Amino acid sequence: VGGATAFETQGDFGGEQLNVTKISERGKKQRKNWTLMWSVLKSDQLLFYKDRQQITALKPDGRTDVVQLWGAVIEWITEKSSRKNVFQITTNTGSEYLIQVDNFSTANKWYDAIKRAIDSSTKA
Ligand code: I3P
Repeated sequence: VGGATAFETQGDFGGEQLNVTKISERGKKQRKNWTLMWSVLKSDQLLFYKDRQQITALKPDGRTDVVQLWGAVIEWITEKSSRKNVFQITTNTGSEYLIQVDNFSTANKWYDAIKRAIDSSTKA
């Protein structure tokens, strides 16, 4: 992860902002609403924070979205958005998130890191 705010410690990865929209919750379609979220990848969770300060807080607040990666599926998609560099995470409970960054190498780095986390947490 590039940039002054990025970090990669103890297996956590992130500290960058990604555009995120949840398009389905437990199989129920949601209104698309792209939001710039501070994003942190843990070994088996992807966390989205509205406020940067919350990243270092001991407990996530109610505005933090936690994506469980065990059994999730990640794929690049082109048909669900007019934006470039969009990938989708589908959780094992049927929630669907679209994630997007204009810079391809940043998007690709997140895709690869999330894919690795999914693969290792699903195997474990
Ligand atoms: C949506 C908004 C989204 C757009 C979406 C629109 O309109 O413009 O940015 O998604 O397209 O419906 P609104 O703000 O009125 O809800 P993309 O940026 O991903 O294209 P969609 O309906 O084709 O998904």
